[in-house]
Amino acid sequence: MQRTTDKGNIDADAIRRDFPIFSGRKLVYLDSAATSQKPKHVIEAMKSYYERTNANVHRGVYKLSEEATQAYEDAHRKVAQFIGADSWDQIIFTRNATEAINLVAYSWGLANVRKGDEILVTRMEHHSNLVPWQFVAKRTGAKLKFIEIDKDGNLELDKLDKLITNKTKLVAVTHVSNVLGTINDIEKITKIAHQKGARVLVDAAQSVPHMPVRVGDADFVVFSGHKMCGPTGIGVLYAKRELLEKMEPFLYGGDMISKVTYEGAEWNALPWKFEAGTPNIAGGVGMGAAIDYLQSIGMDNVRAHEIELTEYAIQKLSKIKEVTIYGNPKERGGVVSFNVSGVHAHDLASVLDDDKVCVRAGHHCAQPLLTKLRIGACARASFYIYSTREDVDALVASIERVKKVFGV
Ligand code: C6P
Repeated sequence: MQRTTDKGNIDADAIRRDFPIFSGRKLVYLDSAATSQKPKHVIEAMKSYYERTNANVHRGVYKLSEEATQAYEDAHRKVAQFIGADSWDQIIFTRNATEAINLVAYSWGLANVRKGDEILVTRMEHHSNLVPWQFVAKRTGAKLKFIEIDKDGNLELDKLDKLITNKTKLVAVTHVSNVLGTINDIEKITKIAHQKGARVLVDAAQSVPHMPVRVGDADFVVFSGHKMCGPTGIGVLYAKRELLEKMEPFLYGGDMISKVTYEGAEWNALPWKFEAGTPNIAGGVGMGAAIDYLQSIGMDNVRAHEIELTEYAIQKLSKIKEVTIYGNPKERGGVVSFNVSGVHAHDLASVLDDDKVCVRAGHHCAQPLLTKLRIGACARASFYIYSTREDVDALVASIERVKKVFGV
């Protein structure tokens, strides 16, 4: 089916028809940064897996188990190809981006960070890329330092050279802020970090689903399947081979071993060393189908569509004088956070919900950032391949109704 127009633009109306959730009802879904909707291709791939291929992986010598194993391994291959990883065995399936960061924190962080070392994060991190590093810093006696943001929500990278010292062991940075939408210059950060001998972890939870992303020279890259048309319960850790080979496992048990005696055990080859127990096989199959689906559209087209819609939304929202938009970054993902003066974000979101407009409201799991912005909460509209200008118009119309309801 054609999902782009003759000019190469995304045909969001055609794409919407791939998503059963939109069928036969009004649904203005503007919360794709929290989780994306799922196309029938993904739902059917998982259904078909359970109906036709289900067996445990790496255990049976019978054909069905071999087929399940193949499907699960193929999913790793698709992910590797999608993000430009050298090899599929550098792709570790986790539950989500959060678990992938915790894997790095426990397996690499606790073994490599020492008292007096430094871990550098940014002021715009999601809790998932902040709290694990607070934990590692506390446990090891290392110092947590921050890359500041300017008034527009850009990272202050001109000071990075000084901020990263020879004590810095890790720079953990989000590729795209889930609140401000800022797209950070990962290449520049990675280059400076490596010059100083620090490792780089990229939280790509808000970038891999929305734009072409290559792992490049980053040491660790994490993201979640559920934000990119895939199922919940499957996430990805990519890491450089030399790191994965040196790291101790995160979880211990079945499938992650090559040999076990009563006294001890040896570890399995990559990536299984880090995938203990029966994995989320159907989730892997769904993730593979999600990648096929996104590639059928083309990630450049996904990005172009979101740029267009985000600009349209900002232009429309800026015309409402009671609306404050947070962040004006040089480059922005498909995320617009805002408040309507005199209305709490939760009240705003519940009135929008009456109009079937779904936005997230609250601190967006980035509470320190919101505190820095001197707000307790805000609303956030976020876009994806199935989002349309009509969705933005519905949001704007509903905000006008909010103003009437609250008399602002
Ligand atoms: N942000 C949002 O509404 P998980 O929950 O592990 O799949 O993803 C965590 C995560 C990590 N980093 C960034 C930048 C994120 O945006 C998220 C998830 C969602 O903004 C849910 S809290």
